[in-house]
Amino acid sequence: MQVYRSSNNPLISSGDVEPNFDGFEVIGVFNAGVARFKGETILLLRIAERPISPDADTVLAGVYDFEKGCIELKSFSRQDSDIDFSDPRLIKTPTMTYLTSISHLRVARSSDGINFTIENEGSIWPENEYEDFGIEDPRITFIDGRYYITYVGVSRYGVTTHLASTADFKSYERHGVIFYPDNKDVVLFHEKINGCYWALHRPVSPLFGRHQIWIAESSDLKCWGCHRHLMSPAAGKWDSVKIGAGAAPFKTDAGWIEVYHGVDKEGHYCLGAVLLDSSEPWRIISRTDEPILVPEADYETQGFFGNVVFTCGLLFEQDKLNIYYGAADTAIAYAQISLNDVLKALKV
Ligand code: MAN
Repeated sequence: MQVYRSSNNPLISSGDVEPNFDGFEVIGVFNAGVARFKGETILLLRIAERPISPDADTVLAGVYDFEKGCIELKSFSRQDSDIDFSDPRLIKTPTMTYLTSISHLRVARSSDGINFTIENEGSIWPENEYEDFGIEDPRITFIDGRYYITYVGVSRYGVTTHLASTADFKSYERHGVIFYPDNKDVVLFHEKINGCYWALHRPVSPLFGRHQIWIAESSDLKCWGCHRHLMSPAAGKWDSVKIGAGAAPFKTDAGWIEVYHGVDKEGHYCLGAVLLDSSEPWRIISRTDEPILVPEADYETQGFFGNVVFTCGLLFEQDKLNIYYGAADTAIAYAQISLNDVLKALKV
């Protein structure tokens, strides 16, 4: 597998964005949705910021209070043995899990796909009770002349997936929660198949602790049904612990290709691919035995959460996969892989 990583990597990092709130620091600019718009590349960046702790013993969480129009800070002591701080992303108390950072989405534009200008216009902010711990990981699909964005809302109710749409990346229409808790990693297919819209989604079974990819159908992109299990983690392989859809699937002569993430026993997040039948997308033709992108570069192995490559978007153009991906939950990077290489890995 020939992977070309941009020599400009990381393209955008946490130091490139100012925090929005006093007393906060930006810890990550990552997991961006991507689209082509008027000849430019648009990234919809996830910006994560966290309240700066007053001392090493204190961990703070920011939670939106929409009635007061501000962020409320919750304070936790590392000495409290009832609280689990082992995952740097989470604060797990006996009654509630909080996030150590709070995210919103922001637009960046580029004419060459490598050098981006980050804008304030067109940002998407948490705005309702399902989003009060932040919004994350947008995926963009161009359907019938409009850009549809699925993104994750985190709140005291759990992890939900929301739908928004735009024609210009300046103003957005929100269509509400489309997958209830806990469900994320939702990607939409860009055209109807057999008269229906299709989505991949990732519900979590708390009882069995399973993270699997499912596929669903819809007539209006808002109400989803006819759910079917699509794929599970593969025992003993690079994606043995968790899997979730990555970029929106793209169509090739061989079928739909979905680039998804998988987590192994060591907690490494890698990317692989699965090939789905073009007219019966619930049928898997093949799946890569090995990952197509592995965290190897310094900016992928080290950061806020190291050993992570995680994509929310790619552009498939001229038989090349132009993958924009989050590196170590800290920065955005770019890699290019040829379709031929991916098809070889899929044994097609
Ligand atoms: C989860 C999500 C992602 C994140 C990865 C790695 O799957 O929260 O946003 O990038 O974990 O931390």
